[in-house]
Amino acid sequence: MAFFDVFNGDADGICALHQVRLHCPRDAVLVTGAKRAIALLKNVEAHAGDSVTVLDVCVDENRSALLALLDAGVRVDYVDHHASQALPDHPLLHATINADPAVCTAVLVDQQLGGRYRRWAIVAAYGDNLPNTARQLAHTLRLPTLERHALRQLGKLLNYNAYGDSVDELIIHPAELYQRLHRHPDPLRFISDEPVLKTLAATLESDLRQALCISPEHVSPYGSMTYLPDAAWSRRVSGTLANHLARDEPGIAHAVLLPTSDKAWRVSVRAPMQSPYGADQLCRRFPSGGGRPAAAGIDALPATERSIFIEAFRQVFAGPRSLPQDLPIPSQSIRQTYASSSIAATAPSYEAHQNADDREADD
Ligand SMILES: [Mn+2]
Repeated sequence: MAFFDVFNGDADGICALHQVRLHCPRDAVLVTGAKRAIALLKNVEAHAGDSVTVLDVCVDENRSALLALLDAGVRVDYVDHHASQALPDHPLLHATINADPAVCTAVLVDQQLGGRYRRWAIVAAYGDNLPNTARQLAHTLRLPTLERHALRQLGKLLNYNAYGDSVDELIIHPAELYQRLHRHPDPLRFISDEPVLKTLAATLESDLRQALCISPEHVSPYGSMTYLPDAAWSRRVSGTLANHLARDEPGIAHAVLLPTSDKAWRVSVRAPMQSPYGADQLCRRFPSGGGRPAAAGIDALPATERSIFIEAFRQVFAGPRSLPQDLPIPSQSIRQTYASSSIAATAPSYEAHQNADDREADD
């Protein structure tokens, strides 16, 4: 009988599996990938009587492989927080799917295990860009602020490692990162003992420095547009760069465009921080766009539609802007936090749709 652990290669997937295997140690074949590589179950070669644990990858992208495994007599334990169509009704499937926007997979595992390894759920919640959830969990443990900030930084760095088109572009393979992390029941010991975290922090900083050497094109009174080159570091840093530009020039909107392999652009948009709305409205005009009012993205803008995007950007962000009545004005404390947060605390998250969303929050 063989075991397989299938997990998203980001902070949430890694911390979810870590808790599961601290609770129930087991030698298993690890199946994972970069953050966007979510159709993972098709890579599992399991047979009748084998057992597969799946964490933090959407059921919809794995449905046919899931059905094939179940029909072959494989038991599947599935925990995830991405919205999906109805689950297959099968006696070998044991699934917890909860798309509540306040939870991530590691938090669902934390609930199942009665909070036994909660600090890892806090790391994951920060990595998955759920600072309120992370703070609430930290409160239940009465965590000192400094310790909570260390867990936040760890979550952001684990998450940053997962950005890239393939595992070859990542600083460390997520399976290797998980194995190093899994030696440590205590996240603070992992932070103090694991040298790869310093490498990750240094990479984030040097990626951002490199990106900031590129001058934006289409600079106008209402916005900037930055074209990143087709390079691994660009793919790691694009969302982080957008957040940095938004803080640096809060009066205007920012777009960061990254060429993809199929003659399209991956676009990150940030509304002006001083009137933080319109980004989602802009991105949803395109089929693969989504996000929040302040921060949104387009997964694949066809190269032929770039001028349409530039015009839409102008329409949304040019001219006098005042906050619509029904939108809350961000509090002073949020603005101050934006201004004071560190570089490494700004890795983006694509969690809401696992593909299209591009948003940022911090605390
Ligand atoms: Mn997640």
